[in-house]
Amino acid sequence: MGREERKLRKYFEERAKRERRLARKYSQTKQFSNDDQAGCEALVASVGPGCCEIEVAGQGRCLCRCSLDIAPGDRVVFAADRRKIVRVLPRRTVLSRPDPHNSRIERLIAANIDVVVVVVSVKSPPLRPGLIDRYLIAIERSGAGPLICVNKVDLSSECPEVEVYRQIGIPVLRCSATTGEGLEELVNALAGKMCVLAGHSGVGKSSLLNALAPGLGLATSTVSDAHNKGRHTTTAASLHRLANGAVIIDTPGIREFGLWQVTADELGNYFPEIRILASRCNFRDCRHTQEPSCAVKDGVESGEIASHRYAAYLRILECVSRESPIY
Ligand SMILES: Nc1nc2c(ncn2[C@@H]2O[C@H](COP(=O)(O)OP(=O)(O)O)[C@@H](O)[C@H]2O)c(=O)[nH]1
Ligand SMILES: [Mg+2]
Ligand SMILES: [Zn+2]
Repeated sequence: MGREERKLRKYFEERAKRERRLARKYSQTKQFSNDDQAGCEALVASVGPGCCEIEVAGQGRCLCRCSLDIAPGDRVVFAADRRKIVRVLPRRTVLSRPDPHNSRIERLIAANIDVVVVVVSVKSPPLRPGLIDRYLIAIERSGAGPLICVNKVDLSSECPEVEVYRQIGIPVLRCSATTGEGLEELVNALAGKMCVLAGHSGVGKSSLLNALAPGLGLATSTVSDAHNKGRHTTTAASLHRLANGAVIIDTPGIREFGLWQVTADELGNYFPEIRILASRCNFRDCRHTQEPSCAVKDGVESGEIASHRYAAYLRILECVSRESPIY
């Protein structure tokens, strides 16, 4: 048997195994009542290849088939008789990014969210302000609000870098999933809202959710010492409910975060501190690079705009001008 043939055979064996597993799961889930045959409304809790888990009000969760592009948090119409999602209801907000392997494909992360909690740690893994800057742009575009959550404060209490974000009006909370410090403030900030936990792998997203919802038992990882990088323990985004009405979507960690369809012209609008000063630039379409009488560059010189944020703006501007998806 040739190598190609062996590969193909393995692929079909694995596919058949997966289908058998899914069929077993379907047969184990309970039957849902669906009085009007047009379908009933449901909330998407997690998404897998060709299927998803949905939550039907008052009836619990079940697995069903889906060929539509959906994300946790989506509201969908589900045909119980066929166990299939037939329609996605209009989204209030959507957080997405380009597929890391093909930047022309949009990957949805979560839908209908009110708050994106950008979880970061200072020491292990180390803080990456560049990743926060990119998340903040994606959040501005999503329609949701941002919240920066500095976790693992038991390891390092100092983090002057995040003060920059507080100064531009972004709420910043400090907490520790291990000691419980700051968790009450975090849970109060999320009450009644649909939220997504985003951020680099290993920063403690799943640990935070476990601490907020005891009994959930989400898998967490250890940060590998060799690279101080988190391992990907959470493999798919999933939705969980807290007692105070908060609905929280845990996401797999990411190492790089590209931006979906941001243009050079609009980029400045996604930096709140640049947006404010830009109205005073000499040119209405000022890109704040070489132009004379640029209020943004003056702002950088006077310290009104943090130099690392301006540097992030310039770096991303160069990439979007070249249409490079990873910044
Ligand atoms: N010291 C300390 N370790 C934490 C804290 N939160 C999480 N961790 C550890 O960090 C590692 C990664 O956590 P995990 O929740 O899997 O991160 P995720 O990839 O962002 O979901 C685990 O070993 C956790 O025990 C914290 O507040 N303090
Ligand atoms: Mg995780
Ligand atoms: Zn300017």
